[in-house]
Amino acid sequence: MNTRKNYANMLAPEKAAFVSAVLALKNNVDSVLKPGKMKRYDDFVQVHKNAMMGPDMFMPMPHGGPLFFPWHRVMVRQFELALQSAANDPNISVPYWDWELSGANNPFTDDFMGGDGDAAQGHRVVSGPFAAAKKKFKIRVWDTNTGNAALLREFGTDHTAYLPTPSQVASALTKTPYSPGANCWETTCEGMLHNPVHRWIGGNMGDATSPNDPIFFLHHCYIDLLWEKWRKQHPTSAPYLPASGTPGYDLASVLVYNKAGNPAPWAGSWKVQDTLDTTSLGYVYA
Ligand SMILES: [Cu+2]
Repeated sequence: MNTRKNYANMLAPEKAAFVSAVLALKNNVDSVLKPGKMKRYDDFVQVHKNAMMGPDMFMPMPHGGPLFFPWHRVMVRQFELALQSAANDPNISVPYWDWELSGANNPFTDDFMGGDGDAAQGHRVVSGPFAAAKKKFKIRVWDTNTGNAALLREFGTDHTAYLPTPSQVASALTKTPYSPGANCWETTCEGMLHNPVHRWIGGNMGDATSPNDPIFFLHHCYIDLLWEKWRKQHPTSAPYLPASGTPGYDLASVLVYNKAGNPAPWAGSWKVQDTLDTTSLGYVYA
């Protein structure tokens, strides 16, 4: 069982092990989806792109609806397992970032995620392990056919974007039911907490290919934890809806990660109902 924790509580060796596992997945492990053309890390970028756009787009869509939490839960767990095998270390786990930037809560440091992009260099990230100059983190999948090989960030240049405050998070957690409707938990969390963070970081994080930025996984790990918190806070609300009667979207539906006829990004398949308990997927939150 893996225990996921707040990035701020990671020890220096744990941070270093996480970064080196990400770099191993990015450089040392071949792709399953496009072997020889990209690396295993890039498969996760490609899957997320295919969930939103492009010639390999699949249905149903795991954004803008109830599948958002279960679909990303399996994706982040598969990324965690891929890191473990790339690093040959079963104790690697994905930490979460709670959208705080102060002190130890700031993940954008030279020893971890690296900093903001440099506007004078086309918003390339110029510090930390993923900076282009280090030549260890090449971007290979874009929303368009080609793009910048450097990781890009533009903190806060989208003035409609924001990092949610603890009180915004607490307010979202009061929303019921799980789904549907403009004021339900799923719509509120995805639209008011999750989306603005993607846009606030900007650069690659603003695209369908957002997993290009490793912060994607820390962001989605926190979203995943918030689903857990919401479930525990509302023991009499269904943890997921619709329960039945909506093929593709209800509890009995199989989560989709590839278009029919295209290779699957990983072995195994999960119904929505298989994702409601994190321990059955092999992890818990500290
Ligand atoms: Cu997503």
